[in-house]
Amino acid sequence: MSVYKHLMESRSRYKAGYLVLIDPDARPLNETAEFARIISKAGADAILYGGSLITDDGFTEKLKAVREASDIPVILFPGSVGQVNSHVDAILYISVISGRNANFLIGDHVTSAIQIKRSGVETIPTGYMLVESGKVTTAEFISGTRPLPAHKPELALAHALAGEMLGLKMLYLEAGSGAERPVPNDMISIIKKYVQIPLIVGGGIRNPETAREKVLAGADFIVTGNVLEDGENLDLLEDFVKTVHGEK
Ligand code: 1GP
Repeated sequence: MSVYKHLMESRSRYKAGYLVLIDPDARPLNETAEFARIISKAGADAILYGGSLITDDGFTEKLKAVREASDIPVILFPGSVGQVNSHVDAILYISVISGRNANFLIGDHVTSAIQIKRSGVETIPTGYMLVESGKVTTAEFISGTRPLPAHKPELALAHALAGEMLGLKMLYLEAGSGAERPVPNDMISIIKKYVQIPLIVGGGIRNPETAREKVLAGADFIVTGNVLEDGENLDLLEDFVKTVHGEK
């Protein structure tokens, strides 16, 4: 089964799907693998792997270990073209449609297209929409793009509709890793109302209650990253799974 199909099945089985982002820099190799095992056992639907800025040279080694340790799909979430890698089940093939940086819209895709085609890895075309969240995030800085204003849901809707009309298969509404404020509920709701493709929501979600709010607003998938990087918060993992999956 394709990873996209697996995600769509999770989406129809539960209230929303739950994805955990592993930051390749956050832990040493053996702990990264153990973290992946825990995420997989807890019932998350997939692991995202990648980041806006990578400083550790064990990127691929850790990726292989993550894949080996987990029973769920591992999806590359590339912060840059240098992270494109064949040791994954799929690539979140993101185009930063909230921005006007040609490299992040199409340029890097061209650079890596032949390599990806040769590897045979599944691509999931995803419109990535950065939303202003209180402070400059790494994603904003590295992408060199202006995020969408948080108080302009209709502007976000226009971008989401354009992404859907272009044939993208998913949208990722992103406040940015470690965001002070997650994506506002009214923005999620208006997009959900008019756009049919699934909506991933992430950035700054630090507790199951906030995740629940985003699901109620219309998120099809919730992503958490930072909150579980702190070992003391690992207890929250099962709560996140239960809350996001909910009762259908
Ligand atoms: C970042 O949306 C993800 O791309 C996760 O964000 O680390 O803030 O949970 P956090």
